[in-house]
Amino acid sequence: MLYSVKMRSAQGGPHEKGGRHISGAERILSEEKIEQTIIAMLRRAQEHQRGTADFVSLKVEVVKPADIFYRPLLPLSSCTAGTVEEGRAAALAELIKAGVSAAAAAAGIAQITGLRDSMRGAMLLDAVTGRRVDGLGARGVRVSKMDCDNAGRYEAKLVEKGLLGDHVREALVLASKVASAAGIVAELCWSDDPEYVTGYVASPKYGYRRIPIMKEYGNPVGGRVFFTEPEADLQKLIAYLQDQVVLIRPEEG
Ligand code: PML
Repeated sequence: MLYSVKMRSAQGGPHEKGGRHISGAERILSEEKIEQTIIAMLRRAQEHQRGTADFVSLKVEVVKPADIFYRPLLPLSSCTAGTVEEGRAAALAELIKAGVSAAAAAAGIAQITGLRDSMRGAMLLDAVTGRRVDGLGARGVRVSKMDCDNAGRYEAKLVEKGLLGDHVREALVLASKVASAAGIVAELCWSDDPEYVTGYVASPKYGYRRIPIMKEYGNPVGGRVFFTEPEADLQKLIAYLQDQVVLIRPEEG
C-alpha cells in the first residue's frame, strides 16, 4: 500500500490565517518509509532558509492503487546564462519556442518579479494573452499528489547528470506532472530559496530546460507560472494538478 505524506509550514500562524509560507514538501511512498520521511520534512520546516516555521501541518493519506496515473519523466537539458538578465532572456526564448506568445512570456516573468512574497501555489496565465486565469488570488494552484515511481532509479539518473539536492529532485517531478496535464503549454519557475538561483522552463514539447540563474542571490521571492491553452478546460486542469495522484516513471524520461 502507498501513502501520500504532505508537509506545509508557515510563520505567524497557519497559511489560512495569514501565516507567511515557509516551505512545503510531498512524497508518495510505502508504509515503512513514512516515519523517516516525516522526520526529514520536520527538519526541513525548522531549518529553511526563508525563516523558522511556527506552524507545521503534516498529512498522511492512503493512496489506492486504482487511483494512480503513471506518466513519463520530462527529458532534462540546460541553457547557458551567466547573469540574471541572460537567464531571463533565455527563459523568454524558451517560452516562446514552446508556444507561449512573447507578450504572455513577458507577463509571466513580470508576475513572478512583481510578487511581494512567494505564493504557496502557481499562477495560471493564458498562453496567448498573458492574462491570469485561475482566479485563485494569493493562494494559486498548489500542485500536489505526485512523486517518482522508482526513487532509486530516479536519483541515480540525477546523480549521473551531476544534479543533487531536493530542489531539482522535486521540481523535475512536479514539472513532469504539470506537462502531462491537458491544456498546458509551458511552465516557468524559479525558487524562493534565497540561496538557490536556478530556475527552469518546462514544456511537453521541449522537456525541462534548466536555467542557471534567474534571480539575484539572497532574493527570497520566486514562483511558478503555468501557461495554458486559451481553450483549456481550467476546472479539469486545476483538479488534475491538485488532486490526481501521478507517479512519474524515470525509465521513460
Ligand atoms: C523550488 O524550489 O520550488 C523551485 C526549484 C527549481 C529547481 C530548478 C533546478 O535546479 O532545476
